[in-house]
Amino acid sequence: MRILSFVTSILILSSFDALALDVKQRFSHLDTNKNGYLTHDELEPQPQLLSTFLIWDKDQDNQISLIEFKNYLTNNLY
Ligand SMILES: [Ca+2]
Ligand SMILES: [Ca+2]
Repeated sequence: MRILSFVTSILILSSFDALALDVKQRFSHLDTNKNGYLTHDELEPQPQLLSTFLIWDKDQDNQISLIEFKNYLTNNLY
């Protein structure tokens, strides 16, 4: 039984890694000027995020940071 729970935790860990990698890849793909933030212009390919921009821009700096983008993906896709 210990082996089973060990395998289960490995599976959970690796799926977290895959999620983190996926978020980073999507983020850097959208962040065309590579400044670490997504602006309205850069979010044109993501109309769903653009239309809810104010909800996800938690610190209201008019840009979506990696953490804010991750929150968005976590709430919408997973
Ligand atoms: Ca940017
Ligand atoms: Ca922000």
